[in-house]
Amino acid sequence: MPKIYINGDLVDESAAKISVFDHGLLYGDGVFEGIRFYEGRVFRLEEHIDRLYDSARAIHLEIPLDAAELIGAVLATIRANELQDGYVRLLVTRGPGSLGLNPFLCEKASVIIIASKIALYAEEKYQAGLALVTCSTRRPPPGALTPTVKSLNYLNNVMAKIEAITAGCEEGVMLNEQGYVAECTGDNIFIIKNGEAFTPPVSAGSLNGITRRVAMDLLRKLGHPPAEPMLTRYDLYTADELFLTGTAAEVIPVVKYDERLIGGGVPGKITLACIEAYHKLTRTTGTPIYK
Ligand code: PXG
Repeated sequence: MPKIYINGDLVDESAAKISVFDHGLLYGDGVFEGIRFYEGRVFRLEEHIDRLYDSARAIHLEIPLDAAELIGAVLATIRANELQDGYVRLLVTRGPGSLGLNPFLCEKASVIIIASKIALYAEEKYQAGLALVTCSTRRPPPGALTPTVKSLNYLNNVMAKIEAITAGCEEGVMLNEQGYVAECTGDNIFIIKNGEAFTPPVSAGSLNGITRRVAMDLLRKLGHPPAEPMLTRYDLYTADELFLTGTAAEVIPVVKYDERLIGGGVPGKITLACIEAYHKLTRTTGTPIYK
């Protein structure tokens, strides 16, 4: 039986329960991280933990553990499930409160850690590539809750994902209020044009993806230092290569966008080099789980 971490205890999945008064459930009031581990090592753990604390600070939420304790809890949860490869979902909710919005009436934030497996896209898609469509649901403007906060409010993304799936695509491109490309529903976007790499700036309305940062480093090492201009759908339609990055998706090629073939319908060379370099990095670096 899988073991789930809830507020300091590791309990059986069937006993892992939170209050119906938890504001994470009532209002989507909380923050989260999705973290991968490979061959007994957690990939980019500190960066995920840093981003979680930043998300929490932005929504005025106090995480009841310090970073070292939280890292210890993540590792202990993976160990309790005896996993070598998998995915961690780390959530901090506002905690149980009243039926009103007021978060200051919630006593203490709840920390939940699930260590499990994830396979977002079929294995053959990493060779064949994905198809994307533009979603009509926009990324919220920075004056609303900024998409930089990895919050439990994912309904914009869920609405867009519904559009993508009902259009027969695996992922959807989300634009910002001005119509510039921001990101996909759960992944960041990169394009290659004439050997040059581009990705939308975080200020376009995207999450500051950790895989995005890794891909930018890898592109630099591969001799294609990425620029971060505002991008339009035109830039994507006319790209030589297109790929997505995300913790769960890793680096995955896109070969069709709004029914236009990208790169003649096959993944490009730079994309494939990035996938290989990413694969190698995930298998050779990271925080050891079992000392
Ligand atoms: N953009 C958004 C909106 C995300 O939610 C990423 C980009 C990639 O960020 P990282 O740091 O992982 O490189 C994410 C993360 C899913 C799913 O089921 C995706 C995420 C989180 C939880 C579930 O597709 N994405």
